[in-house]
Amino acid sequence: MPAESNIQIPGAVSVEPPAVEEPTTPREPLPPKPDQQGPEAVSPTGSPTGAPVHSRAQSGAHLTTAQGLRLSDTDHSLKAGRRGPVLLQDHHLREKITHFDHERIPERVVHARGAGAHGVFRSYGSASNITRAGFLAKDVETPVFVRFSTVLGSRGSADTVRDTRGFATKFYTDEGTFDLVGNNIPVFFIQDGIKFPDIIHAGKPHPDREIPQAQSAHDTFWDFVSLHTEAQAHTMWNMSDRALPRSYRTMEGFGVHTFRFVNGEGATSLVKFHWKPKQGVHSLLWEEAQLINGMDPDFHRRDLADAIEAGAHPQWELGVQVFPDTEEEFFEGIDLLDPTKFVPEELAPVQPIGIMTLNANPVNYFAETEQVAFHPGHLVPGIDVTNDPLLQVRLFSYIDTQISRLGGPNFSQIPINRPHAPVNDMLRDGMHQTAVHGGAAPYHPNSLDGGCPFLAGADLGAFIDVPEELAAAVKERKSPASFDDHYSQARLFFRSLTPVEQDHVIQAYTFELGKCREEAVRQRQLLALANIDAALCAAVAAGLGMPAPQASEAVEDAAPSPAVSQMGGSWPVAGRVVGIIADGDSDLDSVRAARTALDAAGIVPLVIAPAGGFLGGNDGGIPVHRTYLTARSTEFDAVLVAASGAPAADAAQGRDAKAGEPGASLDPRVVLLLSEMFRHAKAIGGWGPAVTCLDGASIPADAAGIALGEGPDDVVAQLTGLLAAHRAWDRFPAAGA
Ligand code: HDE
Repeated sequence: MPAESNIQIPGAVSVEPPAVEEPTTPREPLPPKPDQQGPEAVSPTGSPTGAPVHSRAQSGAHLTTAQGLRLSDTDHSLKAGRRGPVLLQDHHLREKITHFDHERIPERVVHARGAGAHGVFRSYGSASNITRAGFLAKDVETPVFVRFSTVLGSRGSADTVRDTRGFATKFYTDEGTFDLVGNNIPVFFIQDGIKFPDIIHAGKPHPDREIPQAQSAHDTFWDFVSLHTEAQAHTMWNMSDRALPRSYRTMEGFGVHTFRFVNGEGATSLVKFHWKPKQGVHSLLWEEAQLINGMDPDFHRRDLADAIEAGAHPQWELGVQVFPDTEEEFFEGIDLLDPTKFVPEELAPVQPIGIMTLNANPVNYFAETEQVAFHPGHLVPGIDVTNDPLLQVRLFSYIDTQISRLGGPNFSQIPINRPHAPVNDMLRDGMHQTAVHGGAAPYHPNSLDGGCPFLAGADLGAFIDVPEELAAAVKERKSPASFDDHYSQARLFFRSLTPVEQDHVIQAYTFELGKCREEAVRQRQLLALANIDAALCAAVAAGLGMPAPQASEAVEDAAPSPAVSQMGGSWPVAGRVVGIIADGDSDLDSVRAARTALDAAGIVPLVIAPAGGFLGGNDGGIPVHRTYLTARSTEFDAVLVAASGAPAADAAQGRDAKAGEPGASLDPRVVLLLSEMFRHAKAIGGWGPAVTCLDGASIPADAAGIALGEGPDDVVAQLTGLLAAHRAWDRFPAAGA
């Protein structure tokens, strides 16, 4: 068990503590922090260079120009006399400013806001009978880079908006790079890629005022999805807690489309990919998410980086649902080529095939997370695409978008995108070419370069397109009849949720439609809800103060899929954050013991006190991480009370609007914190003065999720148990649909 004084709180800015005085003795650049890792040091054509991973970073102790010329001054431009003008000959000024002017690249059209991490994927080998992919053979370890994202917001938008999340994984395999570019929701808004610009234009801010940012709660979104009703299944997932993940670490991931596995004998199966987080699937509440967007818009980014830095390396098991590759490509009545449909796990269990661990933070956001370029067409032998019309269009879109985003066709040579397999591609020249290709004959066939590069067969690891027989067909702009079912899966999902989760869905529709100005849009969406579930429609209509329409379509009932519910179960707590409210009168030994016990469980213990500094003096005292002024409940998964909550010296409304009226016996910020924790059904524990403090905050000591006890050992044990269930769900008496 670590000594209390050694407990490290994640978020270190630098690898070593900075000095107060400006350092003046030249020294080499500091190394990266221990939790950071850059892209592997391979050449633009995939050869290991043997160079240290960080060899691409700045080098040398002295400031230079981009050409390596040492500089003596970077604080003043070169002027004619002290009062100017600035001279055109100032090559250093011009280089510095010109480069600065070009620091930005176009953000992603969608998924602009994201966070990335490095890791490793280890295969169980359980899929090796159905795919010949080398990285899925038993015990093979493959480096990965993952980027999580929101969809609608701009690069600087907030993390905890109601939205689908991207979950894109780059596997640097020996047979070439495989990208699994999925989402945290298993169905998509549209069936055919030609509708992608429409749904995205509808979801993005209105083109005139460019508002609202990163929201679906506005007229254009609901106008489109209520008219183009194939979007209803995905919209239902978006109105559920799935669209408010607690953390990127607590999200499932889905490949969405059906893919085709091919084994060594050429036999094929249809598969759907799933990522299952070992941390459990957990979400925020809507009020929490809204508060966080203001208090800490980087909440998910910070959470991922902090957890990795703290050694709570998140893990996901990769699994597949496997279906026979039949001519009609259906399973149990579900069209496997329709990306608005998912296959319930009760019908086709998810079979685990490997495990991914994210174990390092990027060294540089721009170089890695911003410049990483995914593409669903980055495939390896053994994994092929299907004719899903959404996937087919994606195969066109991703390279195209990188060309404008990353400034030319050589984006695969950017370090984070370099394959770890040898590249001999006969692609030449272009903007930002960093390879120095040799030879005279970049064409096939040739004799001048000795015939190189040669074509490989399947025996030499080549990708062989599955020879798929196509039925006689008519060229037309039409979808199969099965694509006309727009409501059955929205109903299936809603009816599979627990009453508390259904309440959240009702409230989300009511909120979002309540933000639409146009009555017609609200009416039309209510009509879609009437087709999905009459009780849901009635509850939303009541909230909007509108009549509930009758269903206009007969929709087939499907058996519910309890697997889609997030509630229940017990999950690891590593990487969670617990606040400890303490002050100068607290029993500091108990606070120390609580911190040690929480740290031993992998939990980040943050001390919240009336003022900053140390409790018990600078020498050996307990560091204070948050004050009553800087703390807000949304940062904590649970809180421990080890203080009476007496008002801090700055509990004056003029200083902090949250501080309320003077003369209260409890600091109003403590009351606010506890009452928010309570109404968000988070665990609250405490000992000693906690009883009076909770009483003063009107929190019943016998409510669900309250852990009071004699001292820290017993309370921390209870609290950890409560955290494992994510929330004290019993605090929500479900109103139900
Ligand atoms: Fe994407 N998508 N998408 N998409 N998508 C992009 O590619 C696109 C779709 C997804 O972290 C873009 O490099 C079209 C489905 C993720 O870098 C762009 C269509 C799914 C990411 C693009 C789809 C996704 C993207 C933007 C309909 C879930 C972020 C920049 C045919 C299975 C990857 C870029 C990252 C990114 C186009 C549909 C997931 C514009 C045209 C379905 C996770 O190319």
